[in-house]
Order: sequence, then C-alpha cells, then structure tokens
Amino acid sequence: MTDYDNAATLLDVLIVGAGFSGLAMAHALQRSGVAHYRIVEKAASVGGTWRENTYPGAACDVPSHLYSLSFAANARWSRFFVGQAEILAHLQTSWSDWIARGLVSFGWQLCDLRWDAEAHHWIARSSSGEQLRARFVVSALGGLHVPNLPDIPGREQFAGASWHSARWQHEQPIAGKRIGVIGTGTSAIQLIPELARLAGQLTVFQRTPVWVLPRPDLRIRRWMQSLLERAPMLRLSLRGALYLMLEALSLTLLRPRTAFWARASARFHLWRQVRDPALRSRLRPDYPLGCKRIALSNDFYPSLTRGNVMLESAKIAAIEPSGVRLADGRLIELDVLIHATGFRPMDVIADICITGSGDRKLSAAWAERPRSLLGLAANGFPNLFFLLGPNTALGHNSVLYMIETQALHISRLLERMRARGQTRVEATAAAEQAFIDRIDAAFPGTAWAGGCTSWYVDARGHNIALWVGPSWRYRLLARRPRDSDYEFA
Ligand code: N01
Repeated sequence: MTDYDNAATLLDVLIVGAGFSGLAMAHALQRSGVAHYRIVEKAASVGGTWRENTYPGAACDVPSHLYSLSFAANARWSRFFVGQAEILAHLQTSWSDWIARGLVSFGWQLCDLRWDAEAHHWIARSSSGEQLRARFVVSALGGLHVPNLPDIPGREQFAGASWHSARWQHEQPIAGKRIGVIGTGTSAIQLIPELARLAGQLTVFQRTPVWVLPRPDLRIRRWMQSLLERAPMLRLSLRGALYLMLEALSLTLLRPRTAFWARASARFHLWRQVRDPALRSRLRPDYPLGCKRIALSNDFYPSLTRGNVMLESAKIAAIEPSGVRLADGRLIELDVLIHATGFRPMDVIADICITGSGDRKLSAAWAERPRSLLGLAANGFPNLFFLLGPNTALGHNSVLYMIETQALHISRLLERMRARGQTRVEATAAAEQAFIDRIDAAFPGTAWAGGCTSWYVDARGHNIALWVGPSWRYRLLARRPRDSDYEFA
C-alpha cells in the first residue's frame, strides 16, 4: 500500500478523469517532478470520450498521426483516420508506459469538491463517500459526454428500444429493424452509413443539413508503418505537415469569405454523390461552412440514396409509442430510435458540486456564462485548473494540442510556486475578464458566429466553447503562465 492510499494523506495534485487530458496532465506533472498525484476515474478503464462513444462507425475526424499525444506517438496507425476501437486500444495499451498503474483509482466518481480556505487545499468526495485531500485539483473531465436528449414531447413514451449515440446498446438487435436517427451532426454522419447497411428501413430526421467534405482516408500499409517507426523524423514531419494544413483551415474559418474553395469542394462532393436534385437541395446547408463542425465523410451521402433509407426534413411534432409523428401529420413507425443529438458541455461541471473560496459555487459563478483565464482557471476557485475548459475547444485542429499546452502551463505554474514556497494561486478577476474580452472581440465575423445553432454558442449568443484563432497563438499565450494573471499566497 502506498501512502496516497490513505485518505488522510494530502496529495499534491488530484486529477479528475483518465481520458487523453488526465493522462497528459499526469505525464506533465511527472516530468516536472511532482510524484505525489493521483488520477481518479469514474469508469473501470482509461479512455474518456473514446471509451464512451462506441457507436458503429465512430472514428476520429482529425488525422491519427496528429491526433496522438506528442510524447506517445504511434507509428502503427492502420489508417489515416482510424476508428474508435484503434484509438482506445492505443490509449489502453500505452498509458501505463508513462504512468504507474497504481496512481489511477478506477470506479471513483467525483461528486463534491470543497475548498478549505484555512488549510489551502481541496477536499474531494466520491459518490461512495470516499474522501481525498489535495493541494491542487485538475479537472480533466472532457466536454462531450453528458448526452443532450431532445426535448421532443413524448420521448419517454416510445415503446421500442431507444438510446443516445454516446450510450450505444450493443446488446440490442438492430439488423433488419425499422430504425430512426434524430440528428445529422458529426456523430450521426459516421453512424448513418453503418446503420443503413444493417437496417430493414432507416429514417434520418434532419433538422439542419451539415456541410460535408470528402474524407481523405487511406490505409497505411505495413511497410509504411515500419518506415514511420524507424524514421521518427519522417513521422514528425508528417505530423507537422498535418498540423499546418489544419491551421490553414482556421484562416478560412476566421474569415469565411476566404472559404470559397472549401464551399466549392463540399458542393461538388454533394453534387457528385447525390444525383437526385430534390434530395440534393434538402442536403444543402444555408449557413456558413464551419459554423457547425464540418463533417468528413465519403459514405454519408451515398447511404442516403439507398432504397432502404429515407431522409425526413419535416419538423418532428412528437414521439409516440409506435414511432415519430411529423408536423405534417405523418407517423413514421419505428422499432429503434437513436438520438444522435449531441451533448450538454456545461452539464459536465454542473453535475459536480464545486465550492470555492467564500462558499462560491462554480455552477452559480458560471450560470450566465463560463468565465475563466485561458479556459484554465477561474477567479474565486483557487488551486483548481481545467483542461479543455471554456473557450479552448477547437473547430479546426487536434484538441490534444490544446490539452498539452494547458498541461504545460499548469505544471510550470506549480513548479514556480514550489520554488517560491507558495501554496495558493487564483486567477485574478481582471485577467479572467481580459480573456473573455479577447474571445468576444475575435468572435464576430468568424464562421462560428454565422448564425447557426451549435454547442459552441449558448442561448444568449455567447461563444462558450471555442478558442477563436490559430491554435499556435493559444500556445504562445498559455505555455508560460504570467505572474500578473494570478494572485499568489
Ligand atoms: O452532436 P451535434 P454530435 N430535434 O451537437 C440535432 C464531436 N465529435 O454528437 O443542427 C431534432 O453536432 C441537431 O440539429 P441542429 C465534435 O466536436 C467529434 O454529432 O441543432 N434534431 C444536430 O443535427 C462535434 O461537434 C468526432 O438543427 C435535434 C444533431 O442533433 C461534437 O462531438 C466525431 C434536436 C446534434 O449534432 C458533437 O457532435 C463525432 C431536436 N430536438 C463527434 N436536438 C471526431 O471525429 C438536436 N438535434 C473527433
């Protein structure tokens, strides 16, 4: 038994979540000499979003050689864009190469976090009542795993089988069934071609069409994998080239008028794959490309042209026991109904009771909009950090780059504090406001502000999720913490 198994022991750092971000944070802490940390994870294994999203067709739409942690490169990706199972297998087989297994507590679900202002540490309580104390806490909860179930009347009354895309019920038979999918976001786009192959009849309920670009996917042959393994510089160059290519996309999202080439490519893709003009016109988005996440797919459009697939774009009026009632009065009878309706990013934090200094609740502090410094730290919540917090998600590149930048920032800040004997750090209100002002000033005129609905923007029109700009600019800003952004004690 190690000393941190003792509930009374004070940890240096408690990391909540063992997905990509929690594991990257642990690696950064180890590199900076912090050994007395612990990761708590609600599930029984690592993997975060890639453990939870197991729907058929789930895959990453960032090229795999870029969508990996810089210190855990994998030369053996089998494709340019690998599927969920391969990403999860990579994470589950490699994480213990850089973190001691004993430092992760599985089945530990955080439900309450309280700042002890006298002692300068946090008290964390799990759903089973177990308690841990830590000088610093890093929330590595991820943003996209609380399902957004649609508020359609009668949803509970459906008599068939029904579930959300991120809670796939693999034991439920779907072959030959009458299946309905609500939503045409990036999860649905990956799922629909798989269901089309299996279903007796598939009905896709589309509220808003999505921009779809071709998916430049290729199998990476074994000899290429061996070459990439033996030539790390080649692998690095490939990673660098992919990064620059996706950064170029950010320029077009920041200035939508320059996105004409991407719009033309998407329109040509639709024209080439869907020959029926009536179907094509229903699939044509009327908002700026990039406003919602752009989907990459070679088989979504062809799947909609199959004989057993129907695209319904009439408004849904209600869900009834036998199927979906449309506003024009028609009833689509179904055996299975899938909600591919996205996530509630803010509920991830709201579900945990976080009480900072002066009994301030994070859910109240963020009720109007989430406020933070660099998406990393919040005024009123000392010694607490967020990975992929507000305004640090990306619409154009790998979020792992943002995660690694944030892990670097936190580990450097803790190193600095250790050297100075400081025990408390808090983002200043002025620094927090400056970050929000920066985001708000850059947002208008971008593709993301193009007037569509998306999880990036809340009901009041605030961009609560995205970093607005090239990701390298975030790195320049965040890689070294500025003393003036924080108050220390
Ligand atoms: O969710 P979404 P998602 N009635 O919110 C519709 C990441 N991701 O799970 O557009 C009818 O994008 C909604 O319609 P509308 C990625 O960051 C990454 O697909 O609001 N329809 C929309 O069509 C992405 O952004 C990968 O009009 C309703 C859909 O449901 C994020 O996950 C792969 C409705 C929701 O789309 C979320 O994607 C997949 C209602 N009441 C996902 N409510 C990678 O490859 C909602 N909809 C890395």
